[in-house]
Formats: sequence, C-alpha cells, structure tokens
Amino acid sequence: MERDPKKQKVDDGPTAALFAGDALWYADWQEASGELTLKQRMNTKDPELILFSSWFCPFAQRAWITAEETGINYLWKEINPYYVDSEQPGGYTKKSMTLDEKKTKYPDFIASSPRGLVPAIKHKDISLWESLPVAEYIDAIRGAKLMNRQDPCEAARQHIWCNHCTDRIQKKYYQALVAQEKQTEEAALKEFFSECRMLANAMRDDGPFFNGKEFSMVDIALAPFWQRILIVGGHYMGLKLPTEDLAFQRLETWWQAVRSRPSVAATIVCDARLIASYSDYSKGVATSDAARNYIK
Ligand SMILES: N[C@@H](CCC(=O)N[C@@H](CS)C(=O)NCC(=O)O)C(=O)O
Repeated sequence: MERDPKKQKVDDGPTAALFAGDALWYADWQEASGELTLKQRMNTKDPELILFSSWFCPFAQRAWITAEETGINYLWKEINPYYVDSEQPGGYTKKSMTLDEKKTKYPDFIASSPRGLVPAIKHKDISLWESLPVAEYIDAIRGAKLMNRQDPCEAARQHIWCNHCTDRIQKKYYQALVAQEKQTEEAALKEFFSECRMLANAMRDDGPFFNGKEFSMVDIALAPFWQRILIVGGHYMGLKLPTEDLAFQRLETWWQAVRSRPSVAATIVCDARLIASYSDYSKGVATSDAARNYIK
C-alpha cells in the first residue's frame, strides 16, 4: 500500500505495533472500537476465561465476538505468531515463527494451543483451540444462546453453514487474495460468489440474520471474514460484490445488521491497519499455517 515512510516511526523492538504510540504505529491510523475493547480486556480483573488472540485474526475474532456477546469476563492475551519486519507498515508479516520460538515467547499460549494458532482459551483447567469449537464452548458455558442444542436437526444445520463459511466462502476469498495472476484470482472469485449465493439462499427471511431474528453462530462464523472481504478485498483486489444480485442484497442486509450488533461492533479494528496486516497475503509471500495448509 502507498504510504509516506516519514510517517512510520522506526523501531527495533520485538513486537509489531499494537496501540497508537507504539513504535511501529502509523501516524494516520486511528484506534477503532476493536483496539479500545481489547486494550480494556487486557486489564480484566479476576477473569473467568483467558482468550489468547491476535488483533488482526478473523478466526480469533469469532471467539472474541462470542465472548463479547455472552458477556463472559475474559482476559485478552495478545499473541503475534508472526515475525516482525520493521520495513513493513506496523511491522506486520504473515510469516510464522517456529513452534519453538512461539513456545519461548508465549509458553502459556502454547500450553493451550499445541499448533501455535490463535484463538485458544484457558477456562479453569480446560484448554481449547480452533475458532468454532472455542466459540461453541464459550457459548455453552454461558447458556447456549448462539448454537441450538435442543433440536438435533437445527444444530446440524448450523454446523453445516458454519463449515460452509470456513471451507467455502473464506477459502475462496483467500485463494483470490493470494493469487498473483489475474486469471487465477478471477476463477477463485467466481467460485467465491457462487458460495456466497448458496449461503444467502439458506438464510431465513423473517429477519436480517442467518436465522432470521435470531443472532447465531453462523453470523459469528462469517462476520470477521465479511469485514475483510469488504475492506481488505476492496483494497488489494478492487473487489466489488455484485450488488444487483438479490443474493448479495440479502447479504448486505445481513451485514448491516451484523456489524451494528454491539458484540460485533466492539471488535472492529482500524481499517487501514487491518489492510496493512494483509500485505504479505496480497503479495503471495505468506508462510502462515493457513498459507501452507489450506489456502490452495
Ligand atoms: N483453523 C484455525 C485457524 C486459526 C489460524 O490460522 N490463526 C492464525 C492467525 S489468523 C494463526 O494463528 N496463525 C499462526 C501461524 O500461522 O503460525 C481456527 O479456526 O482457529
């Protein structure tokens, strides 16, 4: 992205910029509600749960939204699983540290997340990782309002569509983002649009959310990715959704309701900063677990 290098403060410190005033923070980034929320949650007293998370991570944001939605008293532990490169805006890369390096830097995190991926949680003596199981667990200990556990068919339906968000929508979007040739990008986007239509057609009509009036885990599964599709995809690929299409109008109604939900609004970080953190993906040079294993 085009930036004035004079605006970047120089740092030789070990961590990428977290908050305004940190050494690698760009002068024109504004802390948004997400930064303010996590700053506050880093100082939680007597937490019931520890959330190991990264401010930029859409998977972690699923657990984060769930924690906010359920009102659990959680402590935020910021993890940067990637190397810092002071030549890059904010120092952000998508180049994974080794598991041993992560273990040295964040022993508690690795004790809860054996692959070294965020999100992970520690609740009493229970450690869990992987975004959807973590989000489901937080929901379960807070009264199971986001995932239906009474009706087996409804529970299965929610799982099907949560997985669709991860395995289809999210994956095709990232494939387009990392593509270095226009043809590959366009082919991935074509499939991405088709997977979005399929989701839109499964949404109930009696309210804006996936389940109509009821905010649920399917909304949480997609929201962080939709935010990035619009902001990051728009920036690096000039991605425009086909808004003349009824399915995308349904998705726009869905997004307006979801982004205004207080639990989601509380997790929205600064757009320009989020864009900066995706630079390695857009250049096709990421070596993250996702880049190596499932953005193919
Ligand atoms: N399948 C995992 C994916 C989590 C994931 O890939 N998180 C990224 C950050 S967005 C991570 O921790 N990357 C560290 C690495 O690749 O080394 C989930 O759903 O939680």
